[in-house]
Amino acid sequence: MTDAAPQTIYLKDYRPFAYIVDDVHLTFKLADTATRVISRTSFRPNTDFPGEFFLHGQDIKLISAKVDGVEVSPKVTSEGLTCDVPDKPFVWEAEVEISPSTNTALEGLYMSGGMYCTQCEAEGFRKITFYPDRPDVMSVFTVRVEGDYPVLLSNGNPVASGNGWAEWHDPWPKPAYLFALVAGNLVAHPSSFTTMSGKDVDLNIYVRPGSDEDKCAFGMEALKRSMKWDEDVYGREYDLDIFNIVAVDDFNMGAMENKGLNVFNSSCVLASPETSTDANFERIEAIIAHEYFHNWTGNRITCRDWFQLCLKEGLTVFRDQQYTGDQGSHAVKRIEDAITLRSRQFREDGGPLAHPVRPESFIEINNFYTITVYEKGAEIIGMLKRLVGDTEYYNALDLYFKRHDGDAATIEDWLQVFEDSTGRDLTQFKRWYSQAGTPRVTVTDDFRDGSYTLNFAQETPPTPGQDEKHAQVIPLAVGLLSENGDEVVPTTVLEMTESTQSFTFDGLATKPVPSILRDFSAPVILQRQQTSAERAFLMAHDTDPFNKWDAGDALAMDVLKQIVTKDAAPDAAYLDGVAAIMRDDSLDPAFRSLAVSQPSESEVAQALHDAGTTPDPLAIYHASEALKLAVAQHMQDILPLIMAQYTVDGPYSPDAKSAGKRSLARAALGMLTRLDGGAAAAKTFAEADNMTMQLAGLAGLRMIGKGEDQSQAFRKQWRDDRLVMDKWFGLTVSLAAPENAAQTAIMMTQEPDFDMKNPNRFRAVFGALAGNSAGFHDASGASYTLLGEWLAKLDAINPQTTARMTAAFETWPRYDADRQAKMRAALETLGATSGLSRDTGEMVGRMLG
Ligand code: 0A1
Ligand code: ZN
Repeated sequence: MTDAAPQTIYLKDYRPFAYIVDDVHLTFKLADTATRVISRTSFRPNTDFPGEFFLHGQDIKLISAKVDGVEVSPKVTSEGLTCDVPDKPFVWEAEVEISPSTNTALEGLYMSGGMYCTQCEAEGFRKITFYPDRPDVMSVFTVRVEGDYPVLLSNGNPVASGNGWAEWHDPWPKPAYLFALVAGNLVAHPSSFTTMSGKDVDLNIYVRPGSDEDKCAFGMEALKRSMKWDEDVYGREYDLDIFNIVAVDDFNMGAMENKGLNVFNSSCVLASPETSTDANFERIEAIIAHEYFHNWTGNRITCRDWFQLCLKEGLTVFRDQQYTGDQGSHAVKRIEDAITLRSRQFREDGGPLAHPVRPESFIEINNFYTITVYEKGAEIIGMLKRLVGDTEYYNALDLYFKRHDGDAATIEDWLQVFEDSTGRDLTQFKRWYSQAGTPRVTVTDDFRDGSYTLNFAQETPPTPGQDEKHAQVIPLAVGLLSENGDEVVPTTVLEMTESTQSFTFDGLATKPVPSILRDFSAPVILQRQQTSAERAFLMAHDTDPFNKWDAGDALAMDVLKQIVTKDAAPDAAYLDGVAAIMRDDSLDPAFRSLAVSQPSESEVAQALHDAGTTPDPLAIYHASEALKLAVAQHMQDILPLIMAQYTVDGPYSPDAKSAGKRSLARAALGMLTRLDGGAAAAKTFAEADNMTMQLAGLAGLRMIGKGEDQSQAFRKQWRDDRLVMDKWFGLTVSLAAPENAAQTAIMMTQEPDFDMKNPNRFRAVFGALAGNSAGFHDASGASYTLLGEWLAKLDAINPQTTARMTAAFETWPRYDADRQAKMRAALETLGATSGLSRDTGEMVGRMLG
């Protein structure tokens, strides 16, 4: 926190640092409130870019500083220091003092559950010592850790250790944001991996002793699968003798890719059948892969500045999505990713927080670790791959690794590699990085004399600071089906580059049914007048699994809108369509469970808003409940059968096939619970031998307003397991009836094990409140006020998590005048909090406009 007026940083102002760092030696003398950090850094002037010697530094006490062994008195401000230095290579030495145990912001060096750990991305290293804390300054680190702990870790390879000390050396030059240190009473779950060139690598997952040791096996196997996959698919080998992962309870994000020493939020690495759901297992595997893949896309090639964040994040998310698809089903993974993008990224892109995948300015970079940078960033890579083809894509990646290994690179570098490798001009494609907002693609068609024409028009609505939009390159994967469902034209990628553009298919006997945007080939909103009969036809016959699912999703959305706006009865075409899919044993169970799920209430609100209707969250909630009941009634005969058929016998396994079966059984259970008063859910809860089914039983009961006893039993059973207790907190709030949501959240904050300093616990309660759409938007405004008040309290403790959670208010422009006023009032009160952090201040300012 700083009193100075927050400064906006601009991409256009980028300038290299005036000095080059050759190496840095750090010694840590660990102590809870008074850790000493001694640094010795070799600098030399960057003759191409001369300038001031400025080192970042925040919340640290300078004890002494020397230049070439001579004591100096630098000028220290709240942001760093400047000092007179010679015009030749020199050695900078400094000793500083920091207080890890009072560091509740969880940036820099802090304590969690008695252990020391670090989080330096994006700008946390400046809270550890004075240093050029910018990603384009890369250096070789040698670290000595002194402290009375059995485990003392840092990046790179271990060099030497003794009683109470250890030394580490990382031979790969890296920016400070990849620095890490961990110390504590930890135990290792060890293993090893032999790389493709035959090098043996020691692997460890470190946890606190107690109940976590038996939750490491899955993560370890996932790590090995990731290492092998990156060799097989991208030809990337690991490059140190050791790879360590540490599980930490207090962590702002999911995990962090520090070189050779990944630090994980314990919720993203620890897993066991009894305590973790299928969704947890899938997420853990994806995050382990993601962090591991960063070793090449992020660490060996890093970002020149933080505006280039999508360079590492978009590509690494794309790679982890490919990996997850390879472990199970590509179709199911694509649908899941599209759901995430359409429900959350489209919301961001359509509201006051919209920003380009590569932003051009920021006040606090931590506010730009967004779904747009990550997920839309990954979609851009996917479009590039679709446009150039698989072979050209992997050739370009080979060139990228060859040309930029060891660099701090830019989006321009990345696109240049593709231009050089494929000969394509990517000037227009580059707009995906600079233009915010989701393009709307409108389609009409025309059939004459055997020729079928698709006419497309694209338009992107204005976003904050960007009124004018230009046509983007949109890959539209299209297939054509005959009336009887045969595919007459297989998937073809049409490359749209103009504002309006037509594509013609000749030689067709009859008018085909088009299947457009197959595999969700671009992150756009497709707008098309379609009858429910046509949607039902595609739902039954489309050979592209994404579009088969999407036709049902669009039909469900139409039905929900009709119920909300016209109080209409659910369309039979939809009910018959989902029942047919539910009954179709030839389809993948995981796909079937996705096909019978409905758009979220938040998505319905967005769709109504887009269509010019002010959404009423309570009406949407009731419509959604009504449709779920109608679907359940429509297929009540098969629900018990499906539950029986897809109950997985034998010991629990989290593999995609078993998880898929359970997801279908859970979908059937959810429906049955609406009909049988909770009998099947109570039985499932009582008999479950794994968390997936235990939680499904409990959620079913809570959803129909029952299950108080089971909830208490669950709580008692799991009171010592913090990760399971997070689930209990979250479930209780997310399934509270709309009118009780705020009160339920208040009750949760009064529980003895509610700890607002722990981001997982805070998010469990208040993330669930924001996600309980009708409850959050209850007309009283109680949830808005409550969340605003708690965010104001949290801001003094942890600005980063606070700022992220303010995004719950980003949808305010969608709603009626009364809700708008109440949401804005909550934001204004939060914004007026004295001493508000720069993080939260920026978010509130952007939302209020
Ligand atoms: N780079 C990490 C995520 C991460 C980002 C920021 C953090 O603190 C501000 C922490 C972690 C990843 O993509 O996994
Ligand atoms: Zn990442």
